[in-house]
Amino acid sequence: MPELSISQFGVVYNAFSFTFAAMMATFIFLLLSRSNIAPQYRAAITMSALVVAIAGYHYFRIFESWDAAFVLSSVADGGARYVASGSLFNDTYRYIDWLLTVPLLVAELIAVMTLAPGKKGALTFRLALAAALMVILGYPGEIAGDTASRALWGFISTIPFIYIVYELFVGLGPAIQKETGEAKTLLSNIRLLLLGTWGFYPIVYLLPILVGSTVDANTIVAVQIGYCIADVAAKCGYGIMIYAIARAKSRQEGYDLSSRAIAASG
Ligand SMILES: *C/C=C(C)/C=C/C=C(C)/C=C/C1=C(C)CCCC1(C)C
Repeated sequence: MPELSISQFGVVYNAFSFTFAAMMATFIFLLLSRSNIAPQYRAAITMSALVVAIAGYHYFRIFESWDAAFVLSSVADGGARYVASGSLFNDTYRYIDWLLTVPLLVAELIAVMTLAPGKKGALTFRLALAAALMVILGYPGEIAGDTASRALWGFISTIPFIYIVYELFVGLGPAIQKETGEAKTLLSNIRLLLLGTWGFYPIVYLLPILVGSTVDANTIVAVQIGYCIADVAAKCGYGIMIYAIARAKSRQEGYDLSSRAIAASG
């Protein structure tokens, strides 16, 4: 780990703290709103809630690990810098988190769509497997000490990534065309959100390759912040959009909240 300035250390520290808060808040929102959704779409909300719970836990651990990996030390000019404490910054938390949450994210999308029951299981399986492969193949590159290995594993990991994008845009196209009303619009949009947010991860991953160093302080800071931003959008933003789709479909299929409220109060 390189030396960091007070602000370089602090901006990552605060980004982890913010991301943890966003995951927890989304978790509470999803749990409290689950009963607004028709029973057939509740599994999707449960999966969204699991994603942010798993990510929240891992962010808490990443936050602690970052804090433990550096100590404040005074330097010759009278200022202070954060230097490596000797304990390891554990980046593996992030990849274990992705390994669990990325398959769930594709599964929740399939769960709010209307597909033939036999098709749903097979498609979820293929997409979840590709998502897990993408994460597993990216990991050796993320922890590699040289940019050549990083580039190689990144390239291999992009193959399942392209397959996922292909399935979402080509494979799921006809099913989305068959949806109606608000749900159709939201489903077309969530695919774009997924592409935009998932596409952001490989760009962040590329930064050390572009800079030509895996130990440059600014690049390490940028990678951590980039992944935080991507995770908030791809887990919290996406989870809330899954909720909006499930809500729209519940309404379109006659699951009427207002009459339930009247029945309950009368
Ligand atoms: C909640 C976490 C999510 C949605 C993580 C998504 C991660 C990716 C889409 C990562 C993709 C990668 C590549 C396509 C190539 C380089 C290595 C990765 C793993 C960063």
